[in-house]
Amino acid sequence: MHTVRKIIHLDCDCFYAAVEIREQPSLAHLPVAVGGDPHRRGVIATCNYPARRFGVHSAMASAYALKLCPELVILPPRFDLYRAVSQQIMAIYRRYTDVIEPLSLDEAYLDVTDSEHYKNSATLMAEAIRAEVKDKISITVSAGVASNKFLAKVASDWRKPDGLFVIEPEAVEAFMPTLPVKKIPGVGHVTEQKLTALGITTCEQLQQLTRFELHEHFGSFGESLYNYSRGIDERPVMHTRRRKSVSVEETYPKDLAHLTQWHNALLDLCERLRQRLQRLDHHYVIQGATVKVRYHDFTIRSADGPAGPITEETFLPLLTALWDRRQDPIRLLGVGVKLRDEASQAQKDMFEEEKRKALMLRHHH
Ligand code: DCP
Ligand code: MG
Repeated sequence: MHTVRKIIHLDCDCFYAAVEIREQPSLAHLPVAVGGDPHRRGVIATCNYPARRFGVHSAMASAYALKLCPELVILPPRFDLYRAVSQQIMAIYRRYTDVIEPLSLDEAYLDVTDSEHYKNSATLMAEAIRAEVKDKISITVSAGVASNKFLAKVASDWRKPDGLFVIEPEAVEAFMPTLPVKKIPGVGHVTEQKLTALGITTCEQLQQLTRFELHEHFGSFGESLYNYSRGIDERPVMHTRRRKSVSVEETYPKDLAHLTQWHNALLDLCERLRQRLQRLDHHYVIQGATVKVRYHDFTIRSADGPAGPITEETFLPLLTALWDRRQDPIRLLGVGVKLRDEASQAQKDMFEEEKRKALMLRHHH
């Protein structure tokens, strides 16, 4: 059975502008943008909220932004600085889980389903992360907490800036119909116009369309729209730091003295390992199996064997081999698998998009 996942989407507020304002706090109350030269057909990368109140936004021509807001301070982008700040922020995220997928310099998904922090409360983790980034990096981050990537991303946008929004699994059914279609990530201007032409502005209306109709109008994105309008999204969080192994282990309050007790504990650990592996993306291939024990005197022994299904057939021979070597009580038992990563090309460089933007902007200087 699938466990309900716990996903956090984190998105820094006005990221490039926030970094610049951090470097120069006297700018905070002025309308500030980061972007290309207005005299050379430059465009706005982003701007702070005072500037947004004038209607300035990302991808707008800098010259037009100045027409809307003559006092606008337009700063040239400093990508190396943003990258350095991004790395510091991601390092904070990484302390809560290693299942982390950065989408850009200022955005990441975290899967904290297996994280032990804050008694596994994703909401408390999200608040702690936001507080820590604000405290240590002086950047505000908005967070969304939900059971999948789509809902978590929608949620992080809901209370922007400097906000947190949680969509509990029980709340999804009531929440989805009210969601405007333009809030669906991936629905840009063109798709929104098409939907409006069909008389559709909310997910409640979107839910009325069949898979077939959606496919007819939107091609392969139609399938996503069908699922998203119902709050469904099975996409796993893709680690960028690829794993070489996955394991689960448990320290027992009372030592396990006999092979039958070892065996019983093994069954439980296999189930937990199976659930973990289900949440990995599909680019991983299992290469080998491992069992580890820690005896009452704290010495550790492990045994490795060939890959197999995540059941006792694979792990029991290894456990029995350890028992045959030393028949003593153990305080800890662990099971794991070695992984081979087949992602290679499929894995996109997280900086690819930023590099493209950087080139576009420099082109205008
Ligand atoms: N960016 C860009 N060009 C765009 C959109 C974004 O160069 N068309 C850059 C600047 C942003 C950063 O990427 O600071 C992150 O993009 P976001 O869409 O998350 O926008 P912001 O973080 O700036 O604002 P928000 O508070 O809405 O997240
Ligand atoms: Mg952002």
